[in-house]
Formats: sequence, C-alpha cells, structure tokens
Amino acid sequence: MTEKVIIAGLELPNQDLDYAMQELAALVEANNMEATEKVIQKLDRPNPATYFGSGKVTELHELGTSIDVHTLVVNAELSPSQIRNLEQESKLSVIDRTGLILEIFANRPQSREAKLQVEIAKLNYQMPRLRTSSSQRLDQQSAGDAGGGYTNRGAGETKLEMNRRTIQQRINNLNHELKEMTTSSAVQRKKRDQTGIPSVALVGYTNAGKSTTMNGLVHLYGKDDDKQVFEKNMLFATLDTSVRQLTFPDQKQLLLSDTVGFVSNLPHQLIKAFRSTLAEAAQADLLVQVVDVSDPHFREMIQTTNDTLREIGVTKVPMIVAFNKADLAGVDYPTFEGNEEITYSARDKKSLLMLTNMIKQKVFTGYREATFLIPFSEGQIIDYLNQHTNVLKTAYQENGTEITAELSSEDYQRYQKYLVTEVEN
Ligand SMILES: Nc1nc2c(ncn2[C@@H]2O[C@H](COP(=O)(O)OP(=O)(O)OP(=O)(O)O)[C@@H](O)[C@H]2O)c(=O)[nH]1
Ligand SMILES: [Mg+2]
Repeated sequence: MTEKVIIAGLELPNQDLDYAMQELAALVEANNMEATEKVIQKLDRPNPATYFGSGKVTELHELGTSIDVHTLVVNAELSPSQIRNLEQESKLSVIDRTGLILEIFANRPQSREAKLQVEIAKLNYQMPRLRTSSSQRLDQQSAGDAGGGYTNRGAGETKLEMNRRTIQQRINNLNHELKEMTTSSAVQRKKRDQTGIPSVALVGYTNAGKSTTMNGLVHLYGKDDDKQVFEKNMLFATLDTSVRQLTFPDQKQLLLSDTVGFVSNLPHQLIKAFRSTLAEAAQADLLVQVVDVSDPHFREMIQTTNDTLREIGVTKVPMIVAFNKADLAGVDYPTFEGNEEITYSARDKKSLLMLTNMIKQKVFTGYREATFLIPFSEGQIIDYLNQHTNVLKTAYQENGTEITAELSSEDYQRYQKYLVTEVEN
C-alpha cells in the first residue's frame, strides 16, 4: 500500500516553488508514497529551530491529525536539530528532500557498486542525525581502530559517540571496498581507451530519455546479443553506468554509455558517492545531454544538469544538446541547429539516424581516405582493414592487394609503410 504523506515547502524570496513542489511530489511518488496535501509558507528566511514558522507547524500538526497522515516531506535539506524539533512539535515523522532522494536510490535494484555508493551517502547523511536515544546495539569489537582520528575513545565516551564511531568505521570499510571496485572499472576503462575507440556519454536530467536513446541506438548499431538497458517513466530508473559498443555500416565504432540522471538539489553526499560511476562521463570524448523538451521546465533542467556536471568536475568535454520527446512537445522533428543541437524523438528511427550523424561528425575527426598495397603474405592486415575500416575498393595487383579505405589516423599511421596514395579531402 502506498503511504500517504503531506508535502511542505517554504517560499523564500526569488524561488520558483511551484516547480520545486511538483518535482517533490514526483520524488514522493518515486518512493512509493502519495502526496495528499501540499502546504506552503511564505517566509523571508527559514526558522532556525523548526524550519517553518510556529503557526505553520501547529497547522501541520492539525492537518496530520485531521486527515490521518503521519509523515511530512519537506522540500529542503534540514539540519538535524530542525528535523528533531519539527518532529516533536508537529507530531509527524519528517523526511527532508535529501533523505527522500537517498531512500529512492536505496530502494532501486542496483549493482554492487551503486549499492555501496548509496550506502556510503546514506551513512554520511545519517551520522550527524543520530540521536542519543537511539537504542541501536553496539558491537564494541567491530568498532575497532582503522577509523583513525578517534583517539578519545574509552572512559566517559557516550553511546552516541560509539554509534558514530561504528558508522564511521563502516563508511571506511565501504569506501575501501568501493575503491577496489573502482580501480577495476578504471582498469577496464583504460583498456577501452587503449583500443582507441571513442566514447560518448548520455547525460541529463532524470526521465529525459537517456536510456531510451541508448536502446534505440543499440537496436540500430549494437551487437545482436546486447542487452537493452532499463527504461521506465519514473525518476531515477537508471543508477548504474552501462556501456555498449556501436558499429556503424562504415565500420567505425564507438562506445556509448548511459548514466544516472540528475535532479535539482541532488544531495551532495550522492554526488560525491557517484563520482566514480560518473567518471565514464568525465572521460568521454563527447557528451550528449538529453533534454525532455516536452517538459515546460526543460530550461531549468538544462541548468541543473550543467551545474551538476561542473560539480563533478566535467567541464571540458564537448557536448551536443539533444532535445528529446519532440513528439510530445508538438514541434517539428527531427531537426538540427548547427552541429550542437538536435530536436528529436528517441522512439523515431529517422531521429536516431540524424543524431548518429551528428555524433559521428563530432567524434570521428582525423579520418582520411588512402590507398595501400598490402603484400599477399600479410593476409591478417587485409582482414584487419576489412573489419575495422571502411573499405571502399579492393583490387588485386601482381605484387599484392590494393585497398582503398577510409580510416582513423591511428590505423593510417600503423599501415603507412604500405601507402600508395592518399586522397585529399
Ligand atoms: N513520447 C515519448 N516518450 C519518450 C521518448 N523518449 C523517452 N520516452 C519515455 O520517457 C520515459 C523515461 O525514459 P528513460 O529512457 O527511462 O529516461 P532516463 O533519462 O533514462 O531516466 P533515468 O534513468 O531515470 O535518469 C520512458 O517512459 C520512455 O518511454 C520520446 O521520444 N517520446
Ligand atoms: Mg535511464
């Protein structure tokens, strides 16, 4: 059964609260809850003790009692004492925006790596929010040393401090495990880098259609046994980065990755925790920012995505902005503007072909056409050229096979000694 909750927000100066509250309701739904009432208060600044003003807190308490709802979801990250005070005075159990997003992430099925990242983020969030009254049992043994910096352990230490220390210890262990995992994915990434195959990452707001775009492109250019990635009309459907290889009819290849979606005020604990997953985007040769252009707030979403990318240190990767769901927006598609913007639908083949062309133009630079004369004794080179380059012509000469192909500068250099002519273009 879905739990009914009250959502509440402060309208502070210069804030589009309407949009934030709509999004909060969607986040609530993504956490299998239902926002039955929405309460808003206009204030110049939050009340330091209870976030809302005292009159509003009384109103929230009365509302909760009258509609028999016991949970209040607040559209901001509250301080630990604000949560405590607000709970005491409203008699409602309080979830703040950060706690809500962390819960959604924790409840999504996910890989071991994403699980670790989410748990670390959750523990970091919980640590300052631990209460003295907590009856959590503490295993003295496991609260051991490696935590570092906790030298004042022992006599006089409160249970709360011990609980904190246990959590810190757990965070350290998880970080350690995560680090080993990231090292191995970094190794994988490095291996892929060495193949010289360019990489393209789909990034953007949650629910924009990244996974649908990925699946569309994989359907056209992927291998037959490539798994589809999970796409669904819900926030944070994707938590893991998946990578697929695309091979185009001209034999050019690229690696396409689908990444976790962003949302406004994504908890900084999560951003930090997901840095390694997002490394795929940071190291990409090209980003495709997928935008749901049918959403009236798409401009804010672009802003949030750009801010979040900056926050994780992705500032120098070139980007195509891909305005998706044009079919719902009632605009012409597919259309493109310059080589940086496309309006399309991830469900439309013509759109995907246009997007592919734009991506290819950006990524496959330095390709050239050249003719090589390969001696008959070097059959493996001919196989390589046929498999990895765009062979345009093959002719058999007395002293070898003459092949004209379009190829990358790496391949060109590799076989330069067999070069006959280079076609200028
Ligand atoms: N009508 C229409 N729906 C689309 C289009 N592209 C995606 N959708 C739908 O939008 C919803 C979200 O798509 P996803 O591909 O899961 O979005 P995402 O960006 O991967 O979302 P997260 O993984 O949550 O970050 C799904 O229900 C898709 O079927 C489109 O071009 N047109
Ligand atoms: Mg997705």
